[in-house]
Amino acid sequence: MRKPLIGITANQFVTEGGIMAGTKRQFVSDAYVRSILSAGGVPVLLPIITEQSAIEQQLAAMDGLLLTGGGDMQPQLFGEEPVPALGKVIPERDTHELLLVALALKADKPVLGICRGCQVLAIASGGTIYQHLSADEATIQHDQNSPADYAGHTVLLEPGCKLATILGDKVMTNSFHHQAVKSAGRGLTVSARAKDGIIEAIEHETAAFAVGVQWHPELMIDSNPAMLALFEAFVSAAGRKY
Ligand SMILES: [Mn+2]
Repeated sequence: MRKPLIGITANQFVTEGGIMAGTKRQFVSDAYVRSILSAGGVPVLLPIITEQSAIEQQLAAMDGLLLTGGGDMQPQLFGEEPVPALGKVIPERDTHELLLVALALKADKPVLGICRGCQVLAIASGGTIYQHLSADEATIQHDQNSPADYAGHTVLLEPGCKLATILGDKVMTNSFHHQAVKSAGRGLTVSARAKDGIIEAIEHETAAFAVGVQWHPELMIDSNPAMLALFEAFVSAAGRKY
């Protein structure tokens, strides 16, 4: 049986030392690849490109879209100037992912946004984000110093939302973010919050599957079966079309 093809968006970095110093490279973390495989999908890496027709072909070849974590989004995309604590931005990556999301939502292909990907989903739909959570806004630790799979804070889900049918009404998550969704955007609704009110998940009201989570489930699939169930729900939605 053919398995769903899941496009995983790439990140990029520039090699610092050695004879390859200055070389720009594209990559994804292995945990995303492993999570999609474990959930029954076929992972496909989607390198950052900016030519519209090529991005259209990338998306057309996929059954689902996984938006990965990474650096900050350009504040100009939601009408703001950069605050002093804004991190590094990669404009080409913003262009690539925003178009992929728009195309996926239009074609009703399943989308799972993780961390930065949750914010990409919001901004692609006209939503906004906090460029940097202040101590007033975030009263619990959202950028943990503990190991990657350590479940540091509680996430409370909205009863009856799609995500709650997968994860239940409460889940402990890891947390590695200094930004967060401020307003979800058109067609999207808030499906989970941390106990300080920070938005931890959003989902599309009518799409077959378009969900963004602020934590990193791909780093927790070995420690919490619910995190693998999230990937399975996504991959299974991507397989429903054929
Ligand atoms: Mn958090």
